[in-house]
Amino acid sequence: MMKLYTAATPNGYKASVALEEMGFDYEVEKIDLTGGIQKQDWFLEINPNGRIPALVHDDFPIFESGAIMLYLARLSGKFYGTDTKSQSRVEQWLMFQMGGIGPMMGQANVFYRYFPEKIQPAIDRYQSEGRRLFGVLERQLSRTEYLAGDYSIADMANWCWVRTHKWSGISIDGLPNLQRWLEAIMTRPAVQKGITVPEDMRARIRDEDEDSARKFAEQARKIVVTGKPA
Ligand SMILES: N[C@@H](CCC(=O)N[C@@H](CS)C(=O)NCC(=O)O)C(=O)O
Repeated sequence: MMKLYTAATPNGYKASVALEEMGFDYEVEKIDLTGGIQKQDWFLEINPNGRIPALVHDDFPIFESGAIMLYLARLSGKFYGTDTKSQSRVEQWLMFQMGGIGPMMGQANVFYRYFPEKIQPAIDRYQSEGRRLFGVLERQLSRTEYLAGDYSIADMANWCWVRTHKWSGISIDGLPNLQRWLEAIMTRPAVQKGITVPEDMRARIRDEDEDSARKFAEQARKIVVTGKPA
């Protein structure tokens, strides 16, 4: 039995897209991040970091979205290469997302969206670093169809973040291969399903709906600054 604890965010979608792509049966429990459920003791037993996603397989808990993807890939034998070198290529681009794209876009979101005081040097730093990392993806994707050659968990991980580039205020103009890759992955039925678990992020925050975006930003700011529910 597999149970995914998640919310409508890029890191959450990494897990649900992987589960869908690999065809696993799983239950979902939606975690209300603004209610601070992820900081409760029972949840910290599953994810000591107090964040989503987390997966429990039988009695075995797994935290960190990249580790969840690797666990599922090993279990299914899918989207992870078949030998040490092909697996290393997948891991390199997965780590690139975990150590670069995710943290930089995440901080761009914090300073660009959630802080009304608009600390411009911080916004500039995280947006320009995000754009630089997009350039790294572009260069790789001008040589290969997918990041590690064949479509893999590395594509799923990076895609779940890069597709939200507008929310981070980072342009993908002038990056034709990145745009081609974004569109190609969006056509995959399992991906389309995965990004509706536990709900479609766009249903919660619509760029054109300023009021709900502002309310979400206020709640997110509170949790980012204090670590406590809004
Ligand atoms: N490195 C972690 C990051 C997880 C993470 O930052 N999750 C966010 C949502 S995308 C979260 O749970 N935020 C709520 C909080 O910080 O309390 C992973 O990849 O799983």
